[in-house]
Amino acid sequence: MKEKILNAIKAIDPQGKTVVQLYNEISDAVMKNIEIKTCETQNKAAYYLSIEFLIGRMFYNNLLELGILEDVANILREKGVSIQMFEEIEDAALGNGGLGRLAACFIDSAAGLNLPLYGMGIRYKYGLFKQRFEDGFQEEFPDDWQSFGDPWSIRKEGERRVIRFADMDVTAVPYDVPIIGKDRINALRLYQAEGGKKAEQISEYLYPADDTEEGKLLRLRQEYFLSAAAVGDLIERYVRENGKGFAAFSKKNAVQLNDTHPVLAAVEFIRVLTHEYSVPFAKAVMIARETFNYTNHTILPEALECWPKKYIQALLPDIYDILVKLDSKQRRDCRKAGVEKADYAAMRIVQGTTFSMANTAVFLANKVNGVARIHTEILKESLFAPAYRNMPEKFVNVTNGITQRRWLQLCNAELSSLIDSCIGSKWREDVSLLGGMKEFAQDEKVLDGFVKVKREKKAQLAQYVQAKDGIVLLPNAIVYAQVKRLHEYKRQLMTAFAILEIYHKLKSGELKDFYPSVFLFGAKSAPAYFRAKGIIKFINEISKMIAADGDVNQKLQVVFVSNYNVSYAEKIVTGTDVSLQVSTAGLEASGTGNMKFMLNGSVTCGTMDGANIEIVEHAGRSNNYIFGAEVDEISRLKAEGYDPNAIFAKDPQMKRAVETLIDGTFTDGGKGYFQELYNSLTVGASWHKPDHYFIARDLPEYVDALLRINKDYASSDFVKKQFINMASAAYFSSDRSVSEYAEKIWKI
Ligand code: 26V
Repeated sequence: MKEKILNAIKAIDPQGKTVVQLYNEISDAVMKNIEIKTCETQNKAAYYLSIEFLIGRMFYNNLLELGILEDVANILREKGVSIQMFEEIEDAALGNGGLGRLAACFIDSAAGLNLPLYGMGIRYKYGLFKQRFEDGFQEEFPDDWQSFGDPWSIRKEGERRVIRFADMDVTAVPYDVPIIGKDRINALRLYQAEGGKKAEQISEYLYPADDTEEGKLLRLRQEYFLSAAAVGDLIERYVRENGKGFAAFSKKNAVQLNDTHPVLAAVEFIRVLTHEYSVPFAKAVMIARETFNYTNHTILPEALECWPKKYIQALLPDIYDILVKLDSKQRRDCRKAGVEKADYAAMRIVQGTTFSMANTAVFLANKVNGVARIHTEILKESLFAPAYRNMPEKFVNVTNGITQRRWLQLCNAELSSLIDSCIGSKWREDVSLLGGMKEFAQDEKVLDGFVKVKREKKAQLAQYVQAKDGIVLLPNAIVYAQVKRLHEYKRQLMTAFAILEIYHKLKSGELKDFYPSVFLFGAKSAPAYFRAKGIIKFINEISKMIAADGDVNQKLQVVFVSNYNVSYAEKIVTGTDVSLQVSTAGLEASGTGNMKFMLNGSVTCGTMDGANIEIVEHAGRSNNYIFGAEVDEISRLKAEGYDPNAIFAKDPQMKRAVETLIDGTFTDGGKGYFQELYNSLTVGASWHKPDHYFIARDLPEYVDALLRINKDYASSDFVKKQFINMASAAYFSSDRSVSEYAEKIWKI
């Protein structure tokens, strides 16, 4: 296969061709010579249903996975073409953040582990919007990723299927994308909606605005579209191979529901079995329960989907009937099992005038899992406590992971070679061997090599930032980075205040010997999320003020990179010293950026939240900078009362930083963003108490941690901390996560 591909690429003549043309020709040469598996004939397979797959750039990754990246680079060089020029081809951003990137890491790992796991999602015409800053404000533009062509997918015309809504029929046409592993290539199947303008809308945008009824209905259509297409595929294939007795269905198929978006798949499954194959209702439910599993990715109430009954009734009357029957069955089951009234009320599928998708998922799932140990514990103790009390056997933890192929081998060839030179290259297939690097943590020569790599990656990052954003980074500075979705619970605003405090200390001369520091931010805000947009503007204002201040601008720099995406992340995680993971304890389900930074040798400056806890367990607390209230304390503060204003009053430096929101230091162009942020901290706003995310509680300790890092950075000890983090990261490989899913949940 390799030889065939390389020969086909050798035959390509680059003369007079554009980058896009060449990209398509080379990709086609690969596609023509590989075989993509779309199903199993004998063995059980698992299906990963997700509304997002945040794949990133496929070109280099696919060549790497095929083991021909270097060969292709050499062939092209001989033709006078640099393989780097394909960096112009932009990512397919069919996802928003961690949830979608996790899905991409998981299918990568499964292919690498030779496991039959197939992704199923939506082929959005436009991915997540492209972000630009206009006077520091976020502006959104459509992400027309197909303008570069889409050589990495195959349209499966013959496998189209009709999806029925009350008011229209929509055709789902699958496109198969290869997910390449060493010994197998699995399909990621993305469905495109066709059949007229209204039908096409369904796969037009990822997360269409849902601030109107029309928008909400469109999202519901998307979720059902994916669910019905996927379930249709699975059942049709099963019946073709096994006939219409469904007793063995769950012996051949396991389905993972990635959050609640595809939960209707389990309901649709019951609908098809009962309505189209005359399976009795109770039996259909039983089979669904053996087949479907649900992963929860957040406990934030505003992100837990509840669909108004009337929407489901209007668009999907048969699904409505099944949900009502499930709700009755749940009542009967609970009564029979003697479930407490209050527990039943909390677990109930029908919640007021809505159907709770999370409760439906828990009712129908074989296993329910959280994505880091603490997150699973919180699910068991709070969000799903009643279900856990009554069905403890359903709940399992699978801590997230990341693929070391994209997040180390591909994005950090330099560090990968250094590792090879110490422990050989077997770790590239068996990442557990990476732990062998710990033995080199005292080896001065290796540490020197590590420092050199970090310096080189910082230089590359600086080049990239200059090319993309036109900003020159301070040379030889500590790089602190906070890159992730913009959300109040992630507390980018707290980092902004910490920077302001440091700025004021620098101005007053209180800080001597401050090591030059760059704070990098990257984040997109949901277009309608007013406060998040205010935070972006606020940080951009801080950035501008510091850059213009000759007293400090050689010591401190704040850069908010625009259009943060997977490709940007690949540069940032390698060139950073300090990974900022500062969510309010209990609210970041896991985080996966934290793992990418760790793997590339950054220390974590963060709270005891999500996977940070396990990171610190593996790499040692003393090798990281942990601060802030832990989950117990946050609960106590919530119960006993928390008064941020009292803290502001006692801490003039904090007060000064917070008041820059309203004292005229900065301007938001009279749009009210900053006043709204200020109010959210001091008086509370829209159903939240003041400082709902406990910034005032944690800020002093945060500033302290950042300054401790600044002091430690100049010592050799700091490099050792970074190195040990890298050497301890094997556990956070998605190879480990996927193996756990395969064993504990899918039984494949
Ligand atoms: C979605 C929304 C949408 C409505 C507005 C508020 C809001 C807040 C959060 C979310 C997140 C949805 C789920 C999600 O992306 N969770 C992330 O999943 C990652 C993979 O498991 C995990 O590492 C992150 O901690 C978690 O936030």
